[in-house]
Amino acid sequence: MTRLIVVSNRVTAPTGAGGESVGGLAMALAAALREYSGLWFGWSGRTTPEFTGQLTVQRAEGVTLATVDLEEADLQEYYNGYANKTLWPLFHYRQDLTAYDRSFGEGYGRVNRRFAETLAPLIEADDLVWIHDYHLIPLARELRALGVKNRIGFFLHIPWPAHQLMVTLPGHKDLVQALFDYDLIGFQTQEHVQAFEEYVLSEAGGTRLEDGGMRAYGRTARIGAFPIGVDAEDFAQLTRSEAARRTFDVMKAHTAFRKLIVGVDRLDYSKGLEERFAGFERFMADNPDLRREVLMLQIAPLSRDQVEAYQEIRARLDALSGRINGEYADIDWTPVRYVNKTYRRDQLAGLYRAAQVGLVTPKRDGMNLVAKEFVAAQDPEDPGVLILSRFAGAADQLRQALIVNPNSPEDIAEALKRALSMDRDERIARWKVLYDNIVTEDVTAWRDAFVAALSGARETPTPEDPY
Ligand code: GDG
Repeated sequence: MTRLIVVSNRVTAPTGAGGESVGGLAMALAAALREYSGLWFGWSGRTTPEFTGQLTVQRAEGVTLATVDLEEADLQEYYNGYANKTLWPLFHYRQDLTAYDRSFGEGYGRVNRRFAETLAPLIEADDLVWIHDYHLIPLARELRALGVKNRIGFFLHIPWPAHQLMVTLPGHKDLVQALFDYDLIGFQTQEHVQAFEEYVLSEAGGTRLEDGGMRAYGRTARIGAFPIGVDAEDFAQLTRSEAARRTFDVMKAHTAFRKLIVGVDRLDYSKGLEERFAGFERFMADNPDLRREVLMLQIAPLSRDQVEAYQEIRARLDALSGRINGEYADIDWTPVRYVNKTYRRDQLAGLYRAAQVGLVTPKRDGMNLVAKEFVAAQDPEDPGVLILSRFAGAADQLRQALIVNPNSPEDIAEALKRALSMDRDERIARWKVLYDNIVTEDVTAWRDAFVAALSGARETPTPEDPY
């Protein structure tokens, strides 16, 4: 059987329902690898004074995990630097937050080389190699330089930005050229595919091939949209767990049966949390009669907190939630509950189920798995309503959600009003379509589609395409 090697920046041991690992990538990969006798390679999350290249190998739930430590400078220049101060903000349309520093680029190149040198000896002839996300764009090029001829696929979990934005990145040509060392390049949505193709056609003099591939820089790669999903049925089952039921009961008791609006996001400026709070504030200002009947719970575990932009958004949200509560709270009611804690997955399932509204309003998001988890956790007889940003990749599929412009507090306030007053028949009708969609296009379908495309990407090497 072909073995699947998955590579991502971080490797986190798959945990069951009680897991607290935060981040869509970790959740999706754990589910995808379980069925393969797969190998998952990446950073251990630890740093050492100097890079040693020492591998740590362990087995967890049928998956082999191989990790390597990085050194402190790697963490600052590659992870906090190029990945999270340069590529992440730029690809999320935050040119104002995008920092360019020569050391970032050097660190990025160095870590990709180090990953390649440590990984290459583990790769066997028939392995399929699947590399994930913006941290590792040049990894295939580094592996090729070491003689790796296997099929290698790349999946970008975040948006691919519009051409005009991409060209503002110093070194953009080199980055895109590196992508052509993959056999398959996958994006979350057609919009991202189109933005990438437009870049290749106009900046790289590339050409489109009939089979959906592209040729540029003397190489051919297949390109496609592979919208990531959740393990929908499994998540729906989680709502029946002991922990989910307990959380559900606690929530019902503590909200005194008020209507609950819930948001769950890593604390990240791309998630539109400020505008979301402002939207809720607008709703309360516009609807004095409904105000005391609702409560908003925002769970926002801290993330990338060594990066200044994340410290700043945190401070602004602390102030904003405090201000809204100061203005509207009463002795027996606080409108906003804002929590930076991480919860277990089964607890999250209970929370989603207890909510009448799921509020998912990122300013830009590759996909957004919370939107799908919220749908999965609903009671089919009495489902809550999903409010979803048009700029989340998930909006392409989840069209029966109430779609909003996340930059407009007014839009969010109106959608809240509509969601909170929506009759049961309409809620059920919308939810059914959403649920069918997330079950059909679940995480297994995503993995299978990508792996099938990667397997078929290159039947026979040619002299022009030797690997
Ligand atoms: C990237 C892309 C894309 C959150 N808080 C807790 C917790 N979470 C889990 C959620 C969900 C995951 O983290 C977040 O996934 P998202 O998709 O919403 O966002 P990113 O982390 O930005 O993920 C994104 C994704 O990759 C996959 O391709 O969808 O667009 O940005 O699963 O439930 N989990 C637990 N406790 C928490 O407090 N256990």
